[in-house]
Amino acid sequence: MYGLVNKAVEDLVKNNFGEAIWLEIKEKAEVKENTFVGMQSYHDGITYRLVGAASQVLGLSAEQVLETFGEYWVLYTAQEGYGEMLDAAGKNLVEFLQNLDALHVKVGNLMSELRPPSFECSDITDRSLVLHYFSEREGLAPMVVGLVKGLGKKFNTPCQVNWVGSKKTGEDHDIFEVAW
Ligand code: 1DX
Repeated sequence: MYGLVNKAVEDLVKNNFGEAIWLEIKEKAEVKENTFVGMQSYHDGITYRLVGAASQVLGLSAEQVLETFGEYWVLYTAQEGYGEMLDAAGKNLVEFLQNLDALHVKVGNLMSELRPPSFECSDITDRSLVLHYFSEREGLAPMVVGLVKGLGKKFNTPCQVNWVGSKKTGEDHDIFEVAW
């Protein structure tokens, strides 16, 4: 994944737990990089190892780490130069979720190694929708819960997100009920 993701993990850990804990996590993850470059592509293993090590060091489940990270990503990217791009992607939660694929096309036009997930909305009512998440990466569904909650906060539409479908339930992708 692009370094921006690893930088967001670093920023989240440093802001909430301090430099020493970050160094401990980086050590446990066997990450040799001293700094990450946002627009450089890194092996996914680096990100997965950071999540695993953060889970061990902080005593949180990997799912908790991923969800917390997802929520943080919305804030972090807004503050790291992508605020206008996010604002252009929608004026409310539903619009934004419907425009996520278009947003990833824009980023992907500049960043050729982007491997974006895909999202589809169905069953839209005035207080809920069903979100379909398609990804080539494994195990990141808990991050989507945090991403959508973070978007809810951004749009002053705090929401509940329930993970209701996955390979375990016989689906070929992950499915979430989003309600506000
Ligand atoms: F609900 O792969 C709200 O590297 C959501 O399944 C979901 O393949 C917001 F620095 C710049 C750059 C770079 C901007 F220039 C990314 F390179 C992208 C900023 C999206 C904001 C996807 C990150 C693929 C890296 C992926 C989880 C899980 C999507 C992370 C969240 C808005 C973004 O993001 C999976 C990669 C951006 C950029 C957003 C993503 C890659 C999302 C969301 N994804 C790189």
